[in-house]
Amino acid sequence: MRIDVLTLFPQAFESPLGCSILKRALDNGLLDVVLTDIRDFAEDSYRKVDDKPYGGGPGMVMMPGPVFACFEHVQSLWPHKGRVILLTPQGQKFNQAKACELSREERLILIAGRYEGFDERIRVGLGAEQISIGDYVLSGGELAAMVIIDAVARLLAGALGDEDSAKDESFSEGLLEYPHYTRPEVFRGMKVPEILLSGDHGKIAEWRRRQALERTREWRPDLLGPEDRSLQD
Ligand code: 6GU
Repeated sequence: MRIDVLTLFPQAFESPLGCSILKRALDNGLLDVVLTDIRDFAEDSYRKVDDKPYGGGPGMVMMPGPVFACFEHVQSLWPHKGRVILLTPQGQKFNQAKACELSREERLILIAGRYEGFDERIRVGLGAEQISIGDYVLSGGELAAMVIIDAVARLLAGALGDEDSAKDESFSEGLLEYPHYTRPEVFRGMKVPEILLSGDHGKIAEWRRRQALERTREWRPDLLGPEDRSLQD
């Protein structure tokens, strides 16, 4: 998979891409992330990329010219046209299902905005979809782009050390994850549940399923359908 990111702050991506699963996915060639600085496509000698909003109001708006020029350059670098995504709080909310969907694409082109937002002609002219990572305002789309890259990269086949570890985790079945324990068996008087030491894999699976359901009911009932929200079973 190839992910292009158009941004005014390419340096912001260096440390998240430089460690752990992302670093390994990049080193293995599972994923290629190409950062392009929108400011390199400014049309004047001041490298201006934003301007005051028509109609007045606070803040600055990203100009269409530099973003279009940057986008056209980036798109010409690879034959696959890619799925074009604007990062903005106006977008559809990102979740695990969206991460799975995006992980099946050959190419993503993520456009991170700063200032008050994008000139509307960017969204319309590029035919871009919009994604938000939650209901709060960040000072730019860069952190959102990194969240998406991380969530997508770890779903690429071979990105995780243990191939099963993406299956059981929170959200993949619409539930929070069951509790985990490792050594020691007793820590400061707190014991590992007996069932996990029993070696009975059927019973353990059943216990984990029930734990996942109970925790989801208690902590995130919004994830459950009406039938799972009620307390019998
Ligand atoms: Cl994608 N951008 C900004 N600026 N703020 C956000 C966001 C994106 N998602 C949540 N908040």
